[in-house]
Amino acid sequence: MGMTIAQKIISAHLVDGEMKQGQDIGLKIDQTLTQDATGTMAYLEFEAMGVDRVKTERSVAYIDHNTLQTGFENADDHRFIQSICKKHGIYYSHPGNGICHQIHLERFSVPGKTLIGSDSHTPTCGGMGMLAMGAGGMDVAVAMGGGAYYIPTPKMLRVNLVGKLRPFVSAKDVILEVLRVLSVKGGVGYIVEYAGEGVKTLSVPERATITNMGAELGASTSIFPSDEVTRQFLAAQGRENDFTPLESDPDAVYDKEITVDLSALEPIAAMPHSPDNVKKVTEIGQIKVDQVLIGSCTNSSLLDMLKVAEILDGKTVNPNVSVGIAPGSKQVLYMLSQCGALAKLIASGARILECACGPCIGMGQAPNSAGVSLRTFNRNFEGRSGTADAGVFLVSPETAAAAALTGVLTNPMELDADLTTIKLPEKFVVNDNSIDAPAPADEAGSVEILRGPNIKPFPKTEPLGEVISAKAILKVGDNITTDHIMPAGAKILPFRSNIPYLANFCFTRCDEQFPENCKKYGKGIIIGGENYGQGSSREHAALVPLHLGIKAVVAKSFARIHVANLVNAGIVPLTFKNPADYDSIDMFDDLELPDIRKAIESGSDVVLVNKTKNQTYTLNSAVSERSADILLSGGLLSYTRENSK
Ligand code: MIC
Ligand code: SF4
Repeated sequence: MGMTIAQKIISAHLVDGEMKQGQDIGLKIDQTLTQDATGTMAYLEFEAMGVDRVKTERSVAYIDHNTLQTGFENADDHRFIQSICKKHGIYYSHPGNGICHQIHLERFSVPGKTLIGSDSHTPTCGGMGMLAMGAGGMDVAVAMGGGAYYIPTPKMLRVNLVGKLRPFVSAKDVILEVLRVLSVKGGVGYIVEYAGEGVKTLSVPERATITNMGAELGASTSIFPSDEVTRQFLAAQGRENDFTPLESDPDAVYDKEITVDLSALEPIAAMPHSPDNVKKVTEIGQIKVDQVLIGSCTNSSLLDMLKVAEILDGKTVNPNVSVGIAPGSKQVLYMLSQCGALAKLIASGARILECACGPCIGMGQAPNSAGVSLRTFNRNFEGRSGTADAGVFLVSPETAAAAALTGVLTNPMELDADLTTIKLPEKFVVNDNSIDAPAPADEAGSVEILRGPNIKPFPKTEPLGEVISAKAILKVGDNITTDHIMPAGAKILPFRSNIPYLANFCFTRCDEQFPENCKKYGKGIIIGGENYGQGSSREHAALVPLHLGIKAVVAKSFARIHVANLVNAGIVPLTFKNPADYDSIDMFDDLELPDIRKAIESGSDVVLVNKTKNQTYTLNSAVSERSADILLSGGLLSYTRENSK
């Protein structure tokens, strides 16, 4: 039987297990990336494993999230990561060099290779034909140490692209359309592969916009073929030698297929507060816009910025709109300045922001109260912008630029600019002087690790006990995001290396008393709905609850990366056999999992006793054999230590 692109890469990297539905597979990882907000923990974990040099072909640490530096914390963390990189064989990308995914696509992505990153948008490099997946920091640490990365054998979903996009309709509209069809849960368990005639009409950065936001589908990753367009992009980056062609076999089998007609698409927007709350711009109508932000790892490529510059050329942004533009990398910013496009952006009155995540993760640019913000980003979860009652819409760069001029949501197809001449350059300007190579192995011993006072040790875990008895300390609904569990933003993000401090903010968007209640009772069980833990890869959404004494999460279903993070932290994830049992549990009910260790050990059903209601429910342990062993050891670090003896 023929294979899909992903199956080909998987079989070339398979080191454990068999590609069979319901089984976990272990993959050899060629490349890793980290960003600073998850990186400090990942490197502390890597240090704890006691490996001298990374065993990957390429590992890169980027500084792009915590660049605001309102206190010493961020700069200290940057120095810590820089010194770790030097010592352990990791490339270090300085703050200001840009967003991890954009730079990795430009400078390091290689078709056919595997990449995991401690950031959920790592699938961006799927636009280059890489098998690129978001993971928790501990999994990245293990991969840097040469260990396999485990995922459940994915199902395959094929998106057939037919036709060609019309001017002012772009890659962002394609992925928003896919989100409309599939929803934020539609990709769970799947790798999404793009195929069909339409593929060759899309450039690598456009493909990367689409695979980037595949994260919002809940998919394990998304991938495009590697073809002539890929070769040209690599050649333009001076990396033609990295090219390998890659396509699926004609008789490859997919579990699901959908078709998107590119020619029929119109500009689309995701309305507050979910990336799948999608409508055509013309259907939403001309709502008044207060803020327009263009950038983030979804839409900050040179191509995106050139289109925006063309639309704003010779015009002035609407006086009632605050317009901010953050190019994705130093290469993009430099080339914009060289060709005069930056001057057009500046002349229009837009605010030029640093090449970094910035407002996408709530680091500045919070909208006015009850404001409407149009963003080219990938997430519009409530409160993520920093303003609790703001309404964030996700749109393409073309739609964002149109509203920047008119002050209202506008169909960019009505504009008079000509975008047909905008193309990627034949040669990008390559200057990697903001990326430090690590010290040679024979000098690494003398490199000193620079640790600031912001870096606190991570929480201790214990082997799983025979019984868990605790209160239902929190009950939440469906689609709880990691932004609910462990918010980010300018006030909190600088403390990503300080779990005890972060604990004060855990779940406060759902229940202000949550940290206090955890301290009062010392332990707890969380009750969740469908798709619990969607969104970010941040392992803090597991490590902080662990610090607060959370022993288990019982939900209707879990998001892939988060469930792995819970297991890695030694918190037991369980699902209801009968989802209706969710309704019978109230907050502060006394719960007991009487034989939890035995059930996890044997893979049998788990019994949950609700002592307050005098009821018993049946739960699935929902973990593979390997995950069960990790839970029994009390988390991935203890498991790795035990198994490397
Ligand atoms: C995000 O977009 O939410 C982040 C910040 O990039 C996260 C990582 C983090 O929480 O540090 C992600 O997507 O994984
Ligand atoms: Fe950064 Fe936003 Fe991309 Fe996350 S989604 S990596 S915060 S730009």
